[in-house]
Amino acid sequence: MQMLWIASMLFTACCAVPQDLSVKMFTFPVESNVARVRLLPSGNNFTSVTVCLRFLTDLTRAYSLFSMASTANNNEFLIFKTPNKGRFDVVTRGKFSRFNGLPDDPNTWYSICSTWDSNSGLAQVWINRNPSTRKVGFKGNLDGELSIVLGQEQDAVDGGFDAAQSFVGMITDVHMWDYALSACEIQRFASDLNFTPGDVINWRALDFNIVGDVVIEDSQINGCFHNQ
Ligand SMILES: *[C@@H]1O[C@H](CO)[C@@H](O)[C@H](O)[C@H]1NC(C)=O
Ligand SMILES: [Ca+2]
Repeated sequence: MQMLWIASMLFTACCAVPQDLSVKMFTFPVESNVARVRLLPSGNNFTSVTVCLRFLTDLTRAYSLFSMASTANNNEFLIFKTPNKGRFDVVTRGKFSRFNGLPDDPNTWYSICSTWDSNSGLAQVWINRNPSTRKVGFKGNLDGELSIVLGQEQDAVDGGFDAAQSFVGMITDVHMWDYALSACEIQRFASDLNFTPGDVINWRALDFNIVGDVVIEDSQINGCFHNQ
């Protein structure tokens, strides 16, 4: 009896069953400094990274699209929309790479991917099928105890949130790889064709937990086609 109790405790404490969110999206309906989705990655030491996701918002202020903090730096890997028209920042261990002239129309689904690799230190943003310039970021591994959050921007590991940088809108198809995807693979993701799912974060087997007001709904991105 006691063994059974211990076994069930371990089970609850350990691993939520990953969920296939293929035809789902996260809706962030309110501005707050609480509402977020915590993503549990496979791996904690990266020499290269790609993060891709799709989103829709009507925000014109700053917001975070993907916030990975570590014990070493609260901006370990951050994709951040600045309030400036067309400007996205990618931050790798505190080093800002700033990208200008990118599309950011309100109420429009965008595919965004960001790649970075430690050899060159170069970061890049892709919106839909189109690349930004490539700009220098951090040179070295991203490692340590990692905390990945959607919906809020971390100024501490799973903390230091600011409602004025929170995300309001919808996010879907979040993937993270421990390598830099080729241009061709990014374009396959952007076109929603068959692409290799993320080996660090996989939307089709997502390990996550929700804090506060975030709703899982049917994806609306491609109307009927996506849900068939
Ligand atoms: C990450 O891997 C590198 C070797 O590639 C190692 O030097 C470093 O200590 C590792 N970081 C952690 C936190 O284990
Ligand atoms: Ca921060």
